[in-house]
Amino acid sequence: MIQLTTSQFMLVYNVLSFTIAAMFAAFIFFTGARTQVGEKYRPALLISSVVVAIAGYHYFRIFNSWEEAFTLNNGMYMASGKPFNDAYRYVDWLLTVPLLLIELVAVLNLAKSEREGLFGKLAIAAFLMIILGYPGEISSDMTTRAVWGTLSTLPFIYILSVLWGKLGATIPNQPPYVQVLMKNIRLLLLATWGFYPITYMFPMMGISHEASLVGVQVGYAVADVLAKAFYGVMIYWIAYAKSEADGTLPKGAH
Ligand code: RET
Repeated sequence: MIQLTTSQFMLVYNVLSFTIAAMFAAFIFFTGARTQVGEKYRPALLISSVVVAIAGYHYFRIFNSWEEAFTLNNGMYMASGKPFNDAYRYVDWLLTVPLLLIELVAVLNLAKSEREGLFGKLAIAAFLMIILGYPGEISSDMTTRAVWGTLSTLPFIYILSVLWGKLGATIPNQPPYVQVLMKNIRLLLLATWGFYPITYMFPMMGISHEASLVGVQVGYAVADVLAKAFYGVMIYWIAYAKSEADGTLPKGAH
């Protein structure tokens, strides 16, 4: 029986609340920033807005589910009997991960034929990565968790290696300032995406049920803020710098 201390419960509660605020703020920012870049790059900004809107909605639902899953009893938060719904997160990823990939492929400016083939392969791999992770996420058996986690890691490695290679290949063709941004976004991608499987492994690290429940929620929330909102800001910087280099920066952009 899960029993959280007030500070464990409140830590997740506050991190989820912060995440909702971050997603809504990011939505306003990306929506406003769209007209600050050249037309070619505007779809990338629009996708950022869509991603954080989807995430803001899901975090709202996750937050409510967290509140309902526990009741305060003698100073401890006990399971209320209503299950905490982990599916929101996975549904969110199913929608947002392909969008983040489109966004990146869009800002890379690859040839049309290359772009479509690339996106198709990445989208299938992303789908497999998320679907294969879910049975492990909801299982309390550590062997089951490890097996599904390992299966999910295969498409994950494929995605990262393709992106690393593709991004790397386009770097030398970019203006010098954009090159720095591209190198940074590549690192951000590796660091934030790497955060998800590490978070997934918390329950297998021999810590208490309570600590791993809290750790998983906090870990995914932090990773989501970085992978969606901060990543979107970096895409905006790239789009802005490329518009400047192309001479397509709208008049009056600041
Ligand atoms: C899982 C299961 C364990 C193994 C691996 C996983 C990877 C998840 C990733 C999720 C990325 C989500 C993003 C969301 C942003 O909107 C499913 C946890 C490898 C990489 C980027």
